[in-house]
Amino acid sequence: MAKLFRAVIMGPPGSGKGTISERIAQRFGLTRLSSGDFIRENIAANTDAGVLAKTYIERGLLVPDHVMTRLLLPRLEEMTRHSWLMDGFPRTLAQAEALNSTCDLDLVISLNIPYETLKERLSDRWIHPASGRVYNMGFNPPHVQGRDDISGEPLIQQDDDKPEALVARLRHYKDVAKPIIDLYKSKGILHTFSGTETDRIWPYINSLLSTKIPSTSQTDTQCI
Ligand code: G5P
Repeated sequence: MAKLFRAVIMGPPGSGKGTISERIAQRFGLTRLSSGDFIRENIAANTDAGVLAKTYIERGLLVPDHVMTRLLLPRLEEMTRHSWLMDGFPRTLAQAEALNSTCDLDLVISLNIPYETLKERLSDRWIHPASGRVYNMGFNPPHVQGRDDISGEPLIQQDDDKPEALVARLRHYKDVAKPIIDLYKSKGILHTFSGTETDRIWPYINSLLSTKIPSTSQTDTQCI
């Protein structure tokens, strides 16, 4: 029976977690789970957790650990037969410990991107709220300015990409990420990639994963 593969991708806001994890999911057939998408789904559905989370995101703050674990751990429990890649969780040491108590990770990717690059990217990012499609006015602009390529509907800038929330998000990341990075380094599963362009980082991630991911991955496992 092939072993399943569980990985996490970490990095500050705008570091390319979403872009790279989409590529990994497509290339290696992993299920991509995104904490940000879970939160946005809950906000859109007006759940209690979503209403609470919105008040933090609007201020550029992390959503409290108990809300995040309540949202995400049950989702992971449904994934015992799948290999997955988690984008954006854990974000705090408490979340890393909660994840650790439910599952063994095989690999952690940490993106190390200069601050000025992050600011530039995020202030240029627009999304199509109904589908979650993401555009960047420089890197991957829509065919028609301000409009989604598929539906033609208007694009919006997310509350947490607006300048006031952005500064707080970037400042906070560094403080909370350090103990998690130290934890995964001590476990020998951390791989850090540095650079200013996703397209230049991607080949290194691709070759690392080519050596790590088992060819088949849809069987039972000991996770949870
Ligand atoms: P999210 O949704 O997880 P963030 O803030 O971690 O959001 P974000 O902003 O989505 O991360 P990313 O996924 O790292 O960024 O990067 P991306 O979306 O792929 O790329 C950013 C932009 O740059 C895009 O427009 C992309 O096209 C462009 N880009 C990529 N590569 C390049 C390049 O090489 N060049 C150029 N020019 N552009 C490029 O979480 C949202 C909020 O939810 C809460 C937090 O409040 C968070 O802020 N949250 C949690 N709170 C507590 N605990 C958790 N675990 C939480 N998870 C989410």
